[in-house]
Amino acid sequence: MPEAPNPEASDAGTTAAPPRVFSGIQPTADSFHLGNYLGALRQWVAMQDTHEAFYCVVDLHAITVEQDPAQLRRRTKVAAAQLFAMGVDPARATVFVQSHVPEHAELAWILGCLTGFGEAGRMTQFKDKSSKQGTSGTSVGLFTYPILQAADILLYTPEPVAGRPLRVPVGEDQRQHLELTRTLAQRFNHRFGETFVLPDAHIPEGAAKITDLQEPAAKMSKSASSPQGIIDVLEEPGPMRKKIMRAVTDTGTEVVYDEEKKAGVTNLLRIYSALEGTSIPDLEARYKGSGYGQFKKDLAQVVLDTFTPIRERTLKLLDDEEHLERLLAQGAGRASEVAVRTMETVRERVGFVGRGR
Ligand code: ATP
Ligand code: LTN
Repeated sequence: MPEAPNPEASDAGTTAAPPRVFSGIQPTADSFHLGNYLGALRQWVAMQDTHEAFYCVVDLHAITVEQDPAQLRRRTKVAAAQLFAMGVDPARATVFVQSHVPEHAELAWILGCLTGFGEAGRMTQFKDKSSKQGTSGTSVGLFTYPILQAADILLYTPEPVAGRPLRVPVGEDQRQHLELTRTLAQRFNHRFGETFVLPDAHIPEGAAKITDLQEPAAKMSKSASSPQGIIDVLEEPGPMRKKIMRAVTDTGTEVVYDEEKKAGVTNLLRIYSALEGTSIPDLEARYKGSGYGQFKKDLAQVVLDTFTPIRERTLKLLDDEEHLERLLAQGAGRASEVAVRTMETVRERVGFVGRGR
């Protein structure tokens, strides 16, 4: 029987370039939270070992809802500093700020002209957010948000010759935006000739979905969780410990995994397991008969051991803004090299007249 082709081996013997990864996160909070870390950012750090990585702080996306300018500037820097502090290595990964690479907005315009009005209106995240804010509080930018996301991604799809996939690690909630990105890439290729390689969503299976400490049925979220329900990466140790000790459990005493009957304990078990790398059955066995108090106390220590060094490194990076700005300028330079080349091709294919020299 002929062997099935192995896509991973397709460039073996040529340049053997690693696949690319691209992802983005919005600078819309003073700190990332535990859900962001376990659900997304930890994967970013791991993927830089096996991929050519591009990670973007998406400030253009952030202004789809009203932002205070000074706060946005600060949060953009804090977001980047946290990425470096978590272990994203500027020598290997390209970390940059979206607005530093204007090609993102330019490609978004072109893709917007290929997107149907109804198609954009079917995006569930837009429907959710706009129904909460009402039509007068909803910007056109929020409506076209997924098109800008498609542009972010497609700028970095390598030339078709390399045949390398671009992997996009995101949470389940972004699946529809990734589908739109693939549709727009296909539509562009069909209309103007093969230009973009279709990106693959990389939705880690069973990626820790972290819930609110006070409302264990709801997702931990910077916009919806109460301060007591959310653990910020940059939180001071004292309040962090307190929040875990006060996390909602139930009237029982058994530390066992049961999503329906024990949502609170189950969430804490997931966090513990993901941070320490111990399986849930092993944790259940370790805490058999010992009650919630000891379990929470130990979990608080595990959370502190993870986040204290990240917090300290973040604060140190923020102390030297010039250095941080240099790192981001370097990242923008590397991202531009790719983005500028992609846009030259795109402009030519679409039929824009070249500027000459
Ligand atoms: P918002 O409340 O504004 O929707 P958020 O707190 O949900 O924000 P996002 O900025 O939407 O965070 O997400 C950034 C990344 O973190 C995404 O990849 C998302 O899938 C992941 N993420 C966010 N919250 C969680 C969570 N509770 N559990 C696991 N992953 C999460
Ligand atoms: N919409 C994403 C953030 C985001 C993104 C991207 C993720 C903007 N551009 C490109 C992956 C690739 C979110 O809310 N998590």
